[in-house]
Amino acid sequence: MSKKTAFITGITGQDGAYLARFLLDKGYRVHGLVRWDSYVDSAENLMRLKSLGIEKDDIILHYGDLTDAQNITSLIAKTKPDEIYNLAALSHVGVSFETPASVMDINTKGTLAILEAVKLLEMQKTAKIYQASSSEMFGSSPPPQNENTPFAPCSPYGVAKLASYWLIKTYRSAYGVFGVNGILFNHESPLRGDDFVTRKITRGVAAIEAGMQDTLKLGNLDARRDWGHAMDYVRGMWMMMHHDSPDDFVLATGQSCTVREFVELAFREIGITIIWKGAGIKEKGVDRETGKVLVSVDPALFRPKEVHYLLGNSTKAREVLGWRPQYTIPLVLKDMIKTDRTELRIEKALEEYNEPILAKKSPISA
Ligand code: F7E
Repeated sequence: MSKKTAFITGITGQDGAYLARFLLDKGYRVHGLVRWDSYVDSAENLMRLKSLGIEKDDIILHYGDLTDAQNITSLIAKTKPDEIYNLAALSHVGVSFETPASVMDINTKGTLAILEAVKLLEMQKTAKIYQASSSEMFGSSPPPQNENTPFAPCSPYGVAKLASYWLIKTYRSAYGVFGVNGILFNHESPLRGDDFVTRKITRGVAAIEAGMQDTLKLGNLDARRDWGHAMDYVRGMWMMMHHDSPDDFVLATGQSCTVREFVELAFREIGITIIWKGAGIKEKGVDRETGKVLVSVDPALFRPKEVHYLLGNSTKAREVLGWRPQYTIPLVLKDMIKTDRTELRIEKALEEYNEPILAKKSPISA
């Protein structure tokens, strides 16, 4: 049997890296789209792939940009994928308020470029498309949210993702494209960027333990999210693509907690009990034993509009696809903090090792 071919946009991100690993293990030939910049060949850009044991020769990377429809069309024509996973996006909801136009370009027009390419190349029968839709599309709709919940996005990111969601459904019904929307609730891992709140917290806690940071500054502590593990979610993406007919599925753990509770759980991992004092922007997270302030609120991190409560109901994916998440919030957190503690211990040891060398060097540079 010939190898299946997958084309992943966003291959260097958290989900892209886990999906590439998953597909390589299944024997796929994996192509990935990477935007050119001076980091393309650097260890930094391929860091996530490398951490999962994927070397440059294991996959085929192509320079490109989702906003360049001609480039996308020619790459799809050249690589002839059986499966296209559109994971590339400007994915930070807070930043989307600062850069709404590029969010629409990347997160919406990029999806359109892929759909149009498949249509123009008459690949509807051979190339399936997975679209990374998001629970942010539910926005202010009350929980629990499932495939039938009305959408009410609260950010340019949510609006752009919703437009893509509808493009997939439209091309599915109008042109027979096999396009699926995976409506994924928050999913984290040790590969998560540290601009996202879970990683910021686990890394911050590990840095405080290592004596490399004094406090953790956060925005809205009351936001409630359904946090799962990215590894469970990429498996779900593949399962959607292998269902008989294209459809839309929610992936979620069905459990949620607030940012404040996530902070408490994270500090508990290093043996610290946090108690909360004050309210609003004056609220502080204090070490019960020492009285030291370890968490404070920074209003600069508040968003112009907030999604308060996301809690997914993934019954459809569980019943139709047989998908089950293996990780719940405490297990995701443990996986992340274990990695952060190890990395920061190494970083600290290296710093201490380098200090005498730098000290010796300083008279020369003076
Ligand atoms: O924020 C609050 C923040 O940036 C979670 C993306 O993958 O999931 C993610 O979007 C909550 C929000 O993720 C800080 O206000 C408090 O309420 O980790 P986040 P997100 O916005 O939920 C969805 C499903 C996606 O599709 C997105 O691509 O935490 N929060 N303090 C903070 N958030 C951040 N980033 N930093 C803080 O200091």
